[in-house]
Amino acid sequence: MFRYLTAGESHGKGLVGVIEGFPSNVKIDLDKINHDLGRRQKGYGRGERMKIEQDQMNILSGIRGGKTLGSPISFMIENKDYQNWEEYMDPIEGKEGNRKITMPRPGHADLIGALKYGFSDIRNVLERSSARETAARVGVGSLAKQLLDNFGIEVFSHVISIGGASVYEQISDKELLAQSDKSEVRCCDPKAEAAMIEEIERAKVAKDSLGGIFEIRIVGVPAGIGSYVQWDRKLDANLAFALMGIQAIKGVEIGAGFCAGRKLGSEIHDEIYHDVDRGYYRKTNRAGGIEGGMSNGEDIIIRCAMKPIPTLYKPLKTVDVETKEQVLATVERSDTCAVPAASVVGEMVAVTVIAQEFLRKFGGDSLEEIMSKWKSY
Ligand code: EPS
Repeated sequence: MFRYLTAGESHGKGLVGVIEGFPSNVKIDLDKINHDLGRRQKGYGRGERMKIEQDQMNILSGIRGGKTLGSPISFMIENKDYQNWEEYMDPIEGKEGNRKITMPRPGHADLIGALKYGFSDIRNVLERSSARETAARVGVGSLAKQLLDNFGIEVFSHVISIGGASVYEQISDKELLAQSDKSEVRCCDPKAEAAMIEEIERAKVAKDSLGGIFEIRIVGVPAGIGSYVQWDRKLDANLAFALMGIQAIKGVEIGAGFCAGRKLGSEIHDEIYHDVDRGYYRKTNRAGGIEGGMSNGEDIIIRCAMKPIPTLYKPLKTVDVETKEQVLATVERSDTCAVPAASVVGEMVAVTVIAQEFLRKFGGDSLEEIMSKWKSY
């Protein structure tokens, strides 16, 4: 089991990640990490900031000669935009200047964050609450993914709806799921993709923003990850916790999710079969690969709903925290739609939880030790 923390402000020097407890002797490919960081930056509907940044991981510790050491891994992802913000964001000399914000955006951390931490400048809140922070979580997830590669575990994500445009069919084919990387909205269905792009265009013209739903599928997870014996060891609980921790995520569903609440038991539960070659298996997967808080060997299927970004170019009503006057919210440069990017973040956050729980079951100090436990399972 490893734990991790992230640090960093959106326009500060960079984002930092620290991982403690990652096993030794895991081969790390930096190009793969930078590729994942790049995947998060893409997506139709993103704003101007992504033209400035080319996220790259600068590994500071815990890895030597392309292999993990078992010691804490730390890394930094530089904010190129810092050059334009040094005057305001320098840790010692930074000033509020004309970047001071006093008009909180409804739906953002702005108002309550400023009240809670005692700030007159809301920038102090938005700098950390910004989804820029997710770059660090993608960094952590990419390392977790490389660990799980050794055990044949793969993760995919794709967007299933943006605004009113949706994919109707369940996609389970790995080759097809991998196609989402080629789509500007990370959608594998060309018809839905065109409709999604249209929705984003419409929102952009209307100076509005747009949310959506993405799906994560994790393939190859052995049965028995997580546990039923205690609430905080349930795999679904830990996935929901971590995924709800992503900025703007308002709902998490496993398998049939909310739909299960409207069905009969006979319509929902996946009947059990056995075959000498396959062992136990199911013909359906409405449980989304998790029963009793444990993986059951089927694909893990999770959906997350993302609300529209709170920064609107046609701002909503708010109150100036200095004057208490009714005003319009601050317009901070933003994205019209970040659902495709969020699907990559979701993928990485979910795979991090799987890696943590995988290690809770098969854990050891080195990859070899984990491998021998896994093989004998
Ligand atoms: C964000 C505002 C925008 C986004 C940002 C999240 O940044 P800026 O204010 O610098 O234009 O692009 O997302 C990222 C920078 C990122 O890397 O995802 C916000 O307010 O949350």
